[in-house]
Amino acid sequence: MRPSKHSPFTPLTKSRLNGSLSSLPALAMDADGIAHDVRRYFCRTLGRDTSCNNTHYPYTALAMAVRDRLMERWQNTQRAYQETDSKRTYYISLEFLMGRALGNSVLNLDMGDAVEQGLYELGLVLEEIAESEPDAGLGNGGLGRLAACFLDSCATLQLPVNGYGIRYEYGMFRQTIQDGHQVEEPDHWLRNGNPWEVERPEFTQRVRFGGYTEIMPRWAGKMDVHWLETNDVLAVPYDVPIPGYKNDTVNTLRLWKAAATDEFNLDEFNAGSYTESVETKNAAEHITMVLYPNDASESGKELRLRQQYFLASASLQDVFRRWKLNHGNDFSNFAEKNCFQLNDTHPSIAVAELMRLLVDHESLGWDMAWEITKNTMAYTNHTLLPEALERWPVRLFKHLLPRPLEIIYEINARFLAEVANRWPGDTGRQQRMSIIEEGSDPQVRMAYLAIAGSFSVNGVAALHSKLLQQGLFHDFYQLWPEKFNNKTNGVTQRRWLAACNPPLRTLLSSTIGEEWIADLSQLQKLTNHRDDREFRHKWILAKQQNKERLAQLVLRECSVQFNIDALFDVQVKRVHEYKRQLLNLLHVIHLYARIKAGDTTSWTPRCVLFGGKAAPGYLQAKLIIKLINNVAHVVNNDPAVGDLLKVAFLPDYRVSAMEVICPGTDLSEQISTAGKEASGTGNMKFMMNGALTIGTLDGANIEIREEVGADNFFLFGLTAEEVHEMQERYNPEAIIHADPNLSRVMNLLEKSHFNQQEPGLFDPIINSIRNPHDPWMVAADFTSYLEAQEQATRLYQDHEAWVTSSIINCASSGRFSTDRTIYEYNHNIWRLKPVPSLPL
Ligand code: N85
Repeated sequence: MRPSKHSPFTPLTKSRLNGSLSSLPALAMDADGIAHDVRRYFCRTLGRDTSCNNTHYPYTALAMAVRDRLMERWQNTQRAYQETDSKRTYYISLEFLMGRALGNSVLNLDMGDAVEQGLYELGLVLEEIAESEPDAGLGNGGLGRLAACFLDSCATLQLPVNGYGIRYEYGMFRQTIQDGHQVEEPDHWLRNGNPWEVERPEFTQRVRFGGYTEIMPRWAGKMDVHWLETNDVLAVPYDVPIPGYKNDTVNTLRLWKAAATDEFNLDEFNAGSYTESVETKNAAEHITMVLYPNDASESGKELRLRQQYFLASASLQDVFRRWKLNHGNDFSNFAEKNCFQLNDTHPSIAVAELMRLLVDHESLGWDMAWEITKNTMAYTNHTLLPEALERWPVRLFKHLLPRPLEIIYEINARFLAEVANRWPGDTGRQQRMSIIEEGSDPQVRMAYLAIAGSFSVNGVAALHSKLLQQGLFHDFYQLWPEKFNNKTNGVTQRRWLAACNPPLRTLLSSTIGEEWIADLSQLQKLTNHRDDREFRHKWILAKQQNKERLAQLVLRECSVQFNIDALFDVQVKRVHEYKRQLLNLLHVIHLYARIKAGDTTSWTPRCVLFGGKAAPGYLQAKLIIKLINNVAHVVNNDPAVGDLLKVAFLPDYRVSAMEVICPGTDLSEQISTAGKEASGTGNMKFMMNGALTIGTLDGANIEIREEVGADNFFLFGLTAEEVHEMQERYNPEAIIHADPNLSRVMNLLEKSHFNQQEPGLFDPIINSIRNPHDPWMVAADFTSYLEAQEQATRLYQDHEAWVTSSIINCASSGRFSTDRTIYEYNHNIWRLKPVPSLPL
């Protein structure tokens, strides 16, 4: 914030507040100390007594007690970073899908036993009061959750990495199911306060929008560009602590909230336009109001571009503020000390913004500024789907961000000169590669801006990175092969095994020790125990307990009774045609048709669970949800089906639901059309918890199959190459005709068996399956999918063999820890040195 005579933020360097902090005694980590603090917060700070009849206040009191313990370590970590003046990385992302913080903090601070014991003294149960915490749902799906797992691993590896994101007032919408349809409700997750954030108004930044630019002479013939008459918005930071696992490191996720420049616009107020001045305030604060709920298509909305620039500009200015404290105006080694990892193109306007700050504000020459920028930025791509590639109309840019647009033009002119130099006369290539796509409505191609402005471009699984190089970004790969690399995704085993699966955690730790929690490759040791009868028995018991818990969730939320002896077959993820929930559903309909035909000898009972949100404007995906619910209704209410088959759609799939789902799953559905799913990360969570995968050769499935071996993975379907090759001569009619099982399924759909009251409702789905231009080729893989499902069924009946495979899946999941992923990002891209926290 600009210092003003009214600013309350005068430095306290002369006070004894700072100095006395280090001499404060460390807070007690034992049960009594925690119980004492919880009671004090509950009674004295929150002002509640025993008449309080909900778990919100006990939850908040515990969260505050845990937060105090985070705070001590947080300050020590930040001081260690400051004192060593270490290189830092900033993970910039429009999405951080954090989920709940309490259980994760308790685990990482190693307070589990003490907290449980302390709560016991107070007559409380951790698992129960933890349910009061709303998920921080500041993301859509895989990309946002990956960012959250990355932060956990960075802190665990003691790397100086900060997250920068947006503090959306409303996170991912809440999904309810009404009459089988998805209904969206606002997620006002901050309504009851958020004990996991610290507001830091003293580091407020100012972000400019609109206005126009003017060239003015500076000196010696040099020109300055001034960006004038802008409409400014303040960015107020809220810091969220990110604890590492048992290492006293606490990193920072800084989330920006938009605020109007003047709380009370006195000029307008005095002029009598009070309400107008409040309207301005409203418009400014709209920027961080809501997360855009599209996970695989750009919205094209002006407000979204505002969000992107707001995040990029506030974050870069914040880094500059800190840089200047230590280095003054000397930016010569800025690139050696700072790295920005861009989570997809969403924050890629940062390339232009960094140039603007260096050239316009710090008066660096273009060449030096560009050298710094392209040695500081690194870009991760998360999708090959063309509809997700961001392009912004030049006219929108001109209106909203005139100065950044000029800079993009200059970047493009110099870039195209480089292309022309490399391929003289190849104008087609220049047009293809231009950051500005020409046409009647010219567009800025954000991915190309990101590639041109970065020293590293990575995909998120081996196949995905290969396809980027050979396909989508081939021209760029030819120009700069050295920029391109792969970083296969992972998930954090702290949340996705240790915290979410207590029965298995206990078994693993008593069998191979606890090291796996910080070094997942240790799980390989389980293979030595896979024939041990007692171990196998406990393995089965753990899975049964987890299935019981999942069955309770399904009963509570869907009123469907899952029998835990059945095969639990699960597909949870965003609903999108390329992920092919429809293919799974065709298999369900096939099983139903078999039952109705009496074809049930040596049957394996199955419980099929679906969950996931559709983007509110994605009608086909919403229709698939409706069809799943209609099929579930028919199947679950047919007495002829009974326990042989159950189907449920779990509403409001989110991080905390997955924490119950993945431990209780037997069979993990990863069935995208090959070449379309960049990586997938749910696949890794299931595997880690001992589920077997049925899947295509897509994304990280390929690497999962390599790790577990072909015998422990149910493979089916066309390869990415075959999909590509077949597209031209795809003939679903012939496929349906040739497969009696598929014909029977189509027949049920076409005679409106699942929509007898609403004939024609599902025609768009039927038509998509029969369409020779169906890009997802659902019919093409049906026969092969059925065979793989039958293999799964047979193996489940040979239960000993299934258990062995389940153990092997868990034992082989070591590679899919984000600790490994982050090690690779750091080794090849960031090159940070670990910095231990200062002792307490
Ligand atoms: N991608 C993903 O989750 N993408 C988004 O959430 C997203 C795209 C997008 C476009 C996933 C415009 C506006 C907002 C948006 C891939 O599909 C997975 O395969 N949000 C992959 O595992 C995951 O990213 C992590 O890499």
